[in-house]
Amino acid sequence: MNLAKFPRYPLTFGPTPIEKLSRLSAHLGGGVEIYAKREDCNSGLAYGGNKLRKLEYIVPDAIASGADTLVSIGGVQSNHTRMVAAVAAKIGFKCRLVQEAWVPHEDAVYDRVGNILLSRIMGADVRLCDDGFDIGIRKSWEDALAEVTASGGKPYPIPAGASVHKFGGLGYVGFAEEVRAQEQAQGFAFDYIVVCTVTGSTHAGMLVGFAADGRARQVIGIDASFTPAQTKAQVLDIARKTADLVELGKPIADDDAVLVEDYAYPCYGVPSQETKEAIRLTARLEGMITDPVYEGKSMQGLIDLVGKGYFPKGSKILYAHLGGAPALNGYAYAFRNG
Ligand code: 5PA
Repeated sequence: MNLAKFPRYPLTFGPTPIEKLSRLSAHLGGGVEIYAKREDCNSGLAYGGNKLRKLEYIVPDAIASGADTLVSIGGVQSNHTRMVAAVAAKIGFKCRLVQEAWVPHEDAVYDRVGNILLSRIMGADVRLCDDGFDIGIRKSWEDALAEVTASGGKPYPIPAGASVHKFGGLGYVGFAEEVRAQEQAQGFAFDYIVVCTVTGSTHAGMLVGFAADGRARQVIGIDASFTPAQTKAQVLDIARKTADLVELGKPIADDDAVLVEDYAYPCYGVPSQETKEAIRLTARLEGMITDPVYEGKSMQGLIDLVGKGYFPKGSKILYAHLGGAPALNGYAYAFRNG
């Protein structure tokens, strides 16, 4: 496998810490050991998160293209678009963002606080759009690219979650290599890696990276899209293209993408009662903040799967904490009583 041949523009502090969640592990009966890899604390750029690992491999291509404007898309409370706004500021580009109506929300200030507020402060040209949730290529985004060109700019396209970009899967191949080095240093390996999956390149990159040592199926994706068939197909497509890029040297089978579909209800971006309970539990036992759209759902999945005995006794589980806490500001009503 050869990841080092791809140029990487550093946007993160370096390897992210792995923290043992002792109180959560004990609370769940002590049968498994849960650790968190703190991707949410990976950078000083606008609170960080998983998109920066992906963008580290995309920025060199953006700079080489001669573009002057990063153009991307997400929901109103997209973490990804916040990260694109931060990276644009950092590398001296303009930023045009399409924020679609992916989530039926309750809070009156949903489009004023959290991620979208930060993107505006960082100078991005933020435009709201009424179209609903879809992880595919969007007309609104293609229109934004054309508008930037029409007004004399040179756009650089970054699709939703940076996922179907040709280099979108590389960052999380690097995550697997980083985990392997940390495992060697700490003297034990993880049996499972739990990750929240929506647009797919985080999971896909991990799958390729861990396929190198036969652990692709130990990566347990927890769907938060509520369109799992499309998400799973996108994970496999990105994984296969990424495997070719890094010369993995073995095929990716359909069954290598493990996606648990049970926790995305009632729909993308809306937390269930159980998701909210998982967010509170993790906050109260560990002081670790997860969000209602992504990490709260993967944490709910982890907690429920531990309870159901999905992981054999003694398993060491690595929960990839991918960020996303700023969106909580758009969910103040759901947590008005704690
Ligand atoms: C996101 C994505 P993937 O999209 O790579 O599958 O990652 C899922 C994910 N956790 C998990 C957090 C905190 C995330 O932000 N967010 C998207 C966004 O627009 O923010 C791409 C959907």
